[in-house]
Amino acid sequence: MEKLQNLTERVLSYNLGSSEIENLGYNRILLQVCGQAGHGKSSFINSVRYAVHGGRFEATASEASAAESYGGKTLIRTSYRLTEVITLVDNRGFGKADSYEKEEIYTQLGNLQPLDEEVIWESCFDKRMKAITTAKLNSKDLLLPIFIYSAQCAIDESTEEIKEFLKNAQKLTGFLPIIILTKRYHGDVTTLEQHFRGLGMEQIFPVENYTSEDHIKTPKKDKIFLSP
Ligand SMILES: Nc1nc2c(ncn2[C@@H]2O[C@H](COP(=O)(O)OP(=O)(O)OP(=O)(O)O)[C@@H](O)[C@H]2O)c(=O)[nH]1
Ligand SMILES: [Mg+2]
Repeated sequence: MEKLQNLTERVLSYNLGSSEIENLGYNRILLQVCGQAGHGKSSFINSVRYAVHGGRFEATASEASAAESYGGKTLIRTSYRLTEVITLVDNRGFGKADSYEKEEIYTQLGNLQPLDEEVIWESCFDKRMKAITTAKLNSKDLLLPIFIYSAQCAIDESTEEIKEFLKNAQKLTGFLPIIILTKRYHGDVTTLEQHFRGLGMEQIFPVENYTSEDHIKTPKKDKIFLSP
């Protein structure tokens, strides 16, 4: 396995200048962190930043308390610059996913929603169209979808919804979503991995996020966050 220091350096020095991505006209990679409310999106972002930059653990991307997990804690679509080239985007989590909400999910994913502003599920069509057309489509961003799913939740009635989301995410960005299974020691990761493989996903990473309660840094854990 690659040494931790090498991995860190590789992430930090990742440069578009020498890659074909820049030739395609991109100047930034947006890691689009998506998923249902309370599954650990913000915690995943905090973990990646902690693994890459070290220092004191800070839950900068705000974690939902267990009680508010399903209410949706992150309301603003916030961006976190990881390196010169890579930015993590904490998208608003979805809950009931009715058709209005679905549109918002995809406008976030397609980067048609402004960054660092509150994501409002607009119910009026005109207002939605206005928001979309005034948000400048930043075509210089390469979008990479990351789907967060908690191992604590069995795949149940939301299966179809997730399947549809993953397919659309691929269509919208051109990339197969990377699956992150959070709370890996709190559920049946093996069954979930099989499930996501069955949906055609190739990169699936079970993780135990660093959280405010548990953030003892270990090389093994760091490596997991640097690998995807
Ligand atoms: N044990 C454990 N707890 C986790 C893990 N990931 C997240 N949590 C906890 O789960 C709760 C929800 O995590 P968040 O990161 O806030 O989830 P989110 O997807 O950003 O939630 P919204 O912003 O509401 O959509 C918090 O209390 C976290 O501390 C994990 O891998 N292991
Ligand atoms: Mg959040």
